[in-house]
This record gives sequence, structure tokens and C-alpha cells, in this order.
Amino acid sequence: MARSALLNVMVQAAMKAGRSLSRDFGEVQNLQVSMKGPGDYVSQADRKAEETIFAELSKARPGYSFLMEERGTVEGSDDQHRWIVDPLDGTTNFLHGIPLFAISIALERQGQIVAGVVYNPAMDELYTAERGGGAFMNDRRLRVAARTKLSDAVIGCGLPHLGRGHHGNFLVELRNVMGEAAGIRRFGSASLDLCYLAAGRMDGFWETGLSAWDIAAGILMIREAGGFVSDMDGSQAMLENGSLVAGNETIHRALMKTVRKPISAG
Ligand code: 2AM
Ligand code: CA
Ligand code: CA
Ligand code: CA
Repeated sequence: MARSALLNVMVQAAMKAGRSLSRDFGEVQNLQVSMKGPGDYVSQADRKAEETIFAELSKARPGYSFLMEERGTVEGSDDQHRWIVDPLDGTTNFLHGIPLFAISIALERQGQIVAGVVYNPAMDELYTAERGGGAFMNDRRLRVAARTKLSDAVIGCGLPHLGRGHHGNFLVELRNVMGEAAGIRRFGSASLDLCYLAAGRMDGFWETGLSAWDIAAGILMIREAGGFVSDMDGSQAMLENGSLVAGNETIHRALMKTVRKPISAG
């Protein structure tokens, strides 16, 4: 498959960081780990991968700005372009030896996500998308699943974290979805969740309390695979408010209704 020069740059950076993560995953017990907040861990592996990505992308596209989970914002001379990077999405899985983690890199041009790469090095699954050019896993074109009934659908979600988010709201949402969907999954890597949805492995997804770097690349993956994404209010402010609902057009609509059903409606 012929990839654009831009996607090549992003794939090179993700693969290089992926090799670094794979090495560290093999010796996870030797990694230095620190806590950013309650239940919120960061390891040497996260930081090394981020440095690799930062160096690769800065070299290939000098001046572009960055938003990265660990380093935060780096303003470049070019404020029209911004990389949004999660060097290790699924740190908790990684530190527990669970091979569900990924590198997520997105590029925004004038505030619009134009390219995304998500790479799970443990499974060697590389997801790529470019605006208007479709979404791919390795060389295979992706399409969201076609199921239209929630009662046939497998729905992914994320849980609010220790000391963060609104646990009460989540329990209501979960109860609502449990009452209507065929099954529910929680994998622990938001970027991969969105790619699984793009690949038709899950039919729907919702989560709140997310950060831009968790979802920027995955949002494009879903759109380019023919899926629908919005925030919990039905608008397109996912990166700003960190809530997200996704599926094909029908499941997205049904899930929006179900997730937000008030308790009294049963
Ligand atoms: P991370 O591994 O990059 O931190 C899972 O629902 C998502 O939440 C993951 O994308 C994960 O990203 C993030 N996450 C995990 N633990 C977290 C915590 N304690 N606080 C905030 N985000 C967290
Ligand atoms: Ca983190
Ligand atoms: Ca993340
Ligand atoms: Ca991370």
C-alpha cells in the first residue's frame, strides 16, 4: 500500500517508539514508575517513547507545535500545525503485562484532525488514517460494523479513574447500556478502543473524562471507517470536553439515547 509522505513520517515515529516500548515491555519489572496522582502511573517507558516521537517528528517537520501527555504543550514557530501525542496509551495494562497498549499520534491542521496513527507493538497492529483517504489496519481497509440493533451490539467503554470523573453518572450509564446491549467491554486503552470500533470489532463506545491525546487519532480512524463520533451532548467538542460516543450512524444514535436516559425512565 502506498502511504503519503505525511503518514510515513508518523508511522516511522510510531514504529521507533514501538520498538522502545516492546523492549521495556519485556522487562517491565525493572522500570522506574512514579505516580502523577491517585492510580495515575507514569514509567520510564512512557517518557522514553515520548522523547523518541518528539525527536522524530521535530526532525521531519521542524516548527510544528506539540501537545503531548507527559511533556505537555510545546509551541512551535508554525501554529497552524499541531501534533497530539500519547506515547503509551494503556500504561496500566503495560505495567501489568497486558498487551493492550498503543502509541497514538494525530496531526491537526488549523484545528482539524487530518492524520492519525495508532500502533500496538505487542500485536504488531498499525492503524492509519488520513482525512478523505480512508482508515487502514496494516494494509486492510477498515469499515465500522453494520449491526443496527443495540441488542446485537458489543459496546466498549472506559471507567472513571480513582479520584476522578463522576462515578455516579457512570453507574447510571452502565446500567442503561447493560439493559439494552448484547455485551460490554473495557480494554483500558482508549486509542485502541476507537481503532477496534473502526475495525468493526466493537459496535459502539462511550467514555467521559478523556484527554485529547487519548482520542485525536482514533476519532479520525472512526470517521474514515464510516463511523459517527460526537461528544455526550451531540456536538463535536470531544477534544475539548473529553467525552465521546461512537458507532455506525444507527448505533451512535441509539447509544446517545440509551447512555443518557435518566434513572426514572428505568
Ligand atoms: P494512559 O494509559 O495514557 O494514561 C482508559 O480509559 C484511558 O484512561 C486510557 O486511555 C488511559 O490512558 C487513561 N487513564 C488511565 N488511568 C488514568 C488515570 N488514573 N487518570 C487519567 N487517565 C487515566
Ligand atoms: Ca497516563
Ligand atoms: Ca492515554
Ligand atoms: Ca499515556
